[in-house]
Amino acid sequence: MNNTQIAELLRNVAASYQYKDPIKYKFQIIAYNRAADSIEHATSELKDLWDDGKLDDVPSIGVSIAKHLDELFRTGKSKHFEDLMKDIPKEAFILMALPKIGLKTALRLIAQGKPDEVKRLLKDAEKLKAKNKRLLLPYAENLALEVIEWIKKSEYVENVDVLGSLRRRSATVGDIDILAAPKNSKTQKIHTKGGYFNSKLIEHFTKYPKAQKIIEAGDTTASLLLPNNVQVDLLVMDSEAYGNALQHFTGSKFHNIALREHAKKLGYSLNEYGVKKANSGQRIANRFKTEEELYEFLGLRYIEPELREDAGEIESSLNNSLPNLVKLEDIKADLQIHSNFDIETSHDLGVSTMEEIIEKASQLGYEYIAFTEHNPSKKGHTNQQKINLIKQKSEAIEQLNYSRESNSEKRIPKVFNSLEIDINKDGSLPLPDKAFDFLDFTLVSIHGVFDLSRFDQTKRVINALSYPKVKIFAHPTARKINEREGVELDWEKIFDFCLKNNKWIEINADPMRLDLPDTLVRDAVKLGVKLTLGTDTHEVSMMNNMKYGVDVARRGWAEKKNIINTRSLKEFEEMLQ
Ligand code: DGT
Ligand code: CA
Ligand code: CA
Ligand code: ZN
Repeated sequence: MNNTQIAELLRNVAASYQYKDPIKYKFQIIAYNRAADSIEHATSELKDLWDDGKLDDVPSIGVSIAKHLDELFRTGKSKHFEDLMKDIPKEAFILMALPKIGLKTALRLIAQGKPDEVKRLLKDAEKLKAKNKRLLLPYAENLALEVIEWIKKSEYVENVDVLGSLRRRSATVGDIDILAAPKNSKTQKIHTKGGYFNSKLIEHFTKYPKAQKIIEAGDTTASLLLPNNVQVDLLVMDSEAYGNALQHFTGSKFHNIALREHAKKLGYSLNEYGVKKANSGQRIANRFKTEEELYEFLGLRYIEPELREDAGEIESSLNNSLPNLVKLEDIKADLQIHSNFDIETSHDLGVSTMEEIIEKASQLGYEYIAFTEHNPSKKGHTNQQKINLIKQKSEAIEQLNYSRESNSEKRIPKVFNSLEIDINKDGSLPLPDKAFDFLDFTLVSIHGVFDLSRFDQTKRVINALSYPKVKIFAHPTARKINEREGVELDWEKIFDFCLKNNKWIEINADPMRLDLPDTLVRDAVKLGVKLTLGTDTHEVSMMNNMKYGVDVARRGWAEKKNIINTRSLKEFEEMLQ
């Protein structure tokens, strides 16, 4: 079984628990789904890790799941999984691939639907599953880093870089592209009719231990197939024209077209090997070791890879108005974190303690953080109970901040009491006014009713943002990459409202969200709408995802000034007034 199949199996197990009793098996459901996510994004085959006794290395596989997986690898099946799923027809699990169909609905369709209709749905589901999904950025990044580590082991390599969408830090990556310069190219370069033959380096690359297949291996290029059908392309280029190749294969395609247009105006033509005077019959091209030199030769300020999407970057480079992009080091806070402090929330609680999170925030050098658990669930709580729960949390946070003030040696971040509040269908919030008194500020998000009309959805959001204590519209499109499209919103109206009422929009750094998406970030930045970064952490290590949020911000041309949580604690506190 490969990782994709195992992940699917674990998701089916979670669905079976959900079907049996969502309350009783709450923790199993979360654990199995988390393990599935984690396995799907592991860079090694689980079976190989199991062979090496390293199943523990995969985050989110607990003792109990590990035990069942062990049985699965040893005997080809797990009794526990089989018992759990034995009364459920296989087709039901297949139908779950369709949007909005859970196990319950799938079983009802099978029991009550017309056979023809079920057959058609099954076909659709299979098709959807077969559709090649693009890789999430961190997964592609980790795979690439491992390949690069391998390439660097060769004594024939001088330099290696990633190329393509990965270097541009796109939210998703189709395939991985890598550039390498050979060391002592004179000694290992063999001239052939076609060009150079960098056999030693290409040969080393093709021996990558995790490769499942060599798709192609030639004089200067090779492609491998990695687990999960991921392709990695290597290009070998002499150091003399390394900058040309780096620029060309970083793309994007559209940036390159625009760059060639610009070069043409100057009378040059360019490709991956160099820049030439056009129509001059010039034989020797201008070759550049670095991209900086290449852009400079074309009369341009250096353009960061994140900006290379043909979105006005060449013009900005020419008139010296490129943004000074925000950096990870500029971030002084994480503004969406779910701790395990139990306020009987409407959605999943975090698994890490407040103390663990504060410790991590301190390691990351943050000055402040916000605990943003979901609101207490609507069902089963009176208003007074909700108020009591929020009050309890605020007292716990007061304690933490108190011990921070009395501990002057260590730099401990200040904690804000916040919440991520569900927006009701009508735009009201499921929290009594009095509860807001205990909160410093709050986030609001769409967690259901995704299919309202643009008009109604916009009205709903603006209504929610109108509450005085609400500052941040979190994961605003509510998209889930490869799973769910974003909701319909009138962004002009939302941005305008935020500007006029000093509300902020989140860039959610969870790699499966990356929401607000980069193109909308660009619009927000143009208008001067302020943004916040939050990791939506549910487990302390997720706080490391901040860099992916910064990637999105950079792709949206955001500078430090556009991001609220680049402000110092003092400035932030003033902004909350
Ligand atoms: P991806 O892989 O779909 O996430 O996107 P990219 O941008 O990595 O595209 P890829 O892998 O097809 O090609 C890498 C870069 O090579 C691309 O950004 C621009 C550059 N490039 C050079 N020549 C061509 C060409 O003929 N077609 C395309 N599509 N790209 C080219
Ligand atoms: Ca690519
Ligand atoms: Ca490629
Ligand atoms: Zn949320």
